[in-house]
Amino acid sequence: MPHVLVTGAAGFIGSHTVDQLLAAGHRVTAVDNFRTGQRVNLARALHSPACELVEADVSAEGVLAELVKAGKPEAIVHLAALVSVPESIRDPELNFRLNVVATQRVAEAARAGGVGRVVFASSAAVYGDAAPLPAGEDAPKAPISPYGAAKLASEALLLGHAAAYGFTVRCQRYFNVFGPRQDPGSPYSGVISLFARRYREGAAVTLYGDGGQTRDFISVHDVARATVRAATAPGLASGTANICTGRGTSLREVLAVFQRLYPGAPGPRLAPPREGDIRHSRGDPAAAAVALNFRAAVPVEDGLAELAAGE
Ligand code: UD2
Repeated sequence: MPHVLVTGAAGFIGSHTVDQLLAAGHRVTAVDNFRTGQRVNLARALHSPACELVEADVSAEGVLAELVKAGKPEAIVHLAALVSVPESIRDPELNFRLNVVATQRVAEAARAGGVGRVVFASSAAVYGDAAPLPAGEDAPKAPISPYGAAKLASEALLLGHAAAYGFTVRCQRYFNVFGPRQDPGSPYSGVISLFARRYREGAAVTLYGDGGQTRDFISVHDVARATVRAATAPGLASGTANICTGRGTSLREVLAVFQRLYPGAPGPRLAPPREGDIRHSRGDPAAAAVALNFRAAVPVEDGLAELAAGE
């Protein structure tokens, strides 16, 4: 049974990735320090005898290398991160440790442990706010936050190690991921997680700006599938791919779907556009189609309906 070690396993994307790995018959070592990950996200996974949970901080020296030496996974899926852009701006040193140093630990653990493949959770944030639409992987990279910079630096670290030491790295630039288990805990949480909670509570959402802004919203089920494929499909070469739908959805469209799902809900509270907001963001999904044979399959409407129905 192939063995995959997942960092950030109790997080939003991590826990869905673990679920899909187990469903596909893989053995999983699920690593998390529970800084932002939640045990409850792994409730289902931990019923499986094929899933082992390890509480550990992967940015600490030697921790991951030891785990890899002991468990000999075929692949590492590195999803552990400081995930909040605003938090990276408030605390750039913490961002460096959790988003860059931790990646170096992964590269070193892969090298020392002879791991064949590493999958890395990168982000559309590497493009900044000036990418052409749709953003292709070769678009200029101009991060505008410590978070985006750390993701870009991490891609380079891993790809350089892969070339030098002969393992495979797949960098996955996730766009606006949404779905069950996304934490709506801060005003800067993903907009769909915030909207879903407000609608569920019967409270009004806040709409910043005119609602004409668009994002490439992709379901976490698609993202987990792309991640599993990058970790386990035979014969992949190192490379970088956007994980996106290629389609822009406006906030007005998102709100219209929620209004249909919650017919009695109050309308949105209108607020001025959020400072630093990007008007449009959309990725080119072609490289993932070629390299991973991956195409997003969940329409945004279906993903929102899933949220309204509960998990
Ligand atoms: C990403 C980051 C955000 C910030 C931004 C910088 C995430 C989840 N968000 O935001 O932290 O760094 O990039 O460009 O990584 N919106 C509302 N009402 C709400 C919340 C959001 O109208 O209650 C709008 C928001 O103003 C934006 C759109 O929804 O126009 C999407 O917001 P988001 O934070 O989900 O995603 P994004 O890509 O703008």
